[in-house]
Amino acid sequence: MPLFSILPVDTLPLEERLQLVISFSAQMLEWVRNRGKIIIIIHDNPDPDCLASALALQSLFAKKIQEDATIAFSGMIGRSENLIMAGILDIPLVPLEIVDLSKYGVVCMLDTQPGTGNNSLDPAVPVDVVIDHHPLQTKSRDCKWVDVRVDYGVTATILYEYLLANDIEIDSILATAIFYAIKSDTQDLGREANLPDREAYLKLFPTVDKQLLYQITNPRQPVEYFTTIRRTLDYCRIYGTAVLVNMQGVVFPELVAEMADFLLKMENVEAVLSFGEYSKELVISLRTSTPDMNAGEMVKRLVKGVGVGGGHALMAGGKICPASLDAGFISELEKLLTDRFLAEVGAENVEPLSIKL
Ligand SMILES: [Mn+2]
Repeated sequence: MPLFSILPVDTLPLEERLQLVISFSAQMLEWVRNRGKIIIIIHDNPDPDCLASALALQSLFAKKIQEDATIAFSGMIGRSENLIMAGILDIPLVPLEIVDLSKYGVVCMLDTQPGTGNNSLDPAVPVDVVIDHHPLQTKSRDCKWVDVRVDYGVTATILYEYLLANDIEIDSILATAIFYAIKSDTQDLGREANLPDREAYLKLFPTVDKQLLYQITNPRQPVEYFTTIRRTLDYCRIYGTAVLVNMQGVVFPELVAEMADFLLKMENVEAVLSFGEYSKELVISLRTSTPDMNAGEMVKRLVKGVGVGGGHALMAGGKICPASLDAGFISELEKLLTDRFLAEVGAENVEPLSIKL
């Protein structure tokens, strides 16, 4: 049964949180020990949060119970910041598709849960350990060790507490990874961050390798990145306080979320929906400027019956795997998303504006 999903973490002092983590992680580690090879599965198209979380859990297993763990993912890493992060922090990753899961005795899942649709683990494979900050999924209740804390800005902050609770030394690589996860996902603590994230961010900062952090946050971008910005500006439509962009084909999936963040910078805008086609999928991203719009719930309504989605109050995502790749069918789906979004924001009858030179 889930241990942390109901805790009021924002009000619980660090010492009390750590006590809970100490007892939970001791039992979990004891269970994992000598059970066979460990695999850590992160979500598709990994982001800094799941990469840092995986590195932290791998380090916990190595230092505390002397067990190696394989980190596996699906999809791709296209965003330059994430590619550089995985490369210079030397985060070892294996494609899930080539992993023989029957060889593993322990299956862990980070920053995603069974049944969410954003990881590629065969649903028939039981998951033993789930650590995440997204809303608890029904299927997670069947897992042996579940630590789901929705009040945390990032899963990496939860893993940071595992390291603290177990007296694991956090070297500059690990510190940089966790720090960047908090920094990028919460936009330097401004978005969806709570007390535990602020504590972790401040405590890790002195140990962060500032040169590596600079390299991650200021990567060179491929020309396609700039093409994408131009297309986003060309294709976006402004419906009063809501913005919608159908990016059509994108060169890598994370661009859809990045452009939603970009458009949310527009004055007076309260909600942005972006979607684009990548590798036979329609990738969807939703951003809101106020928590009461609840992006996570809204995106579920947008994809209802046609796809999967979920997320937090201010940021959410989803995807549709179309039954047919016929252009007419795709544009019907895009129209459905558009109509539903405009109904959500009450802009069905608003004449859209575009950005003109
Ligand atoms: Mn996350």
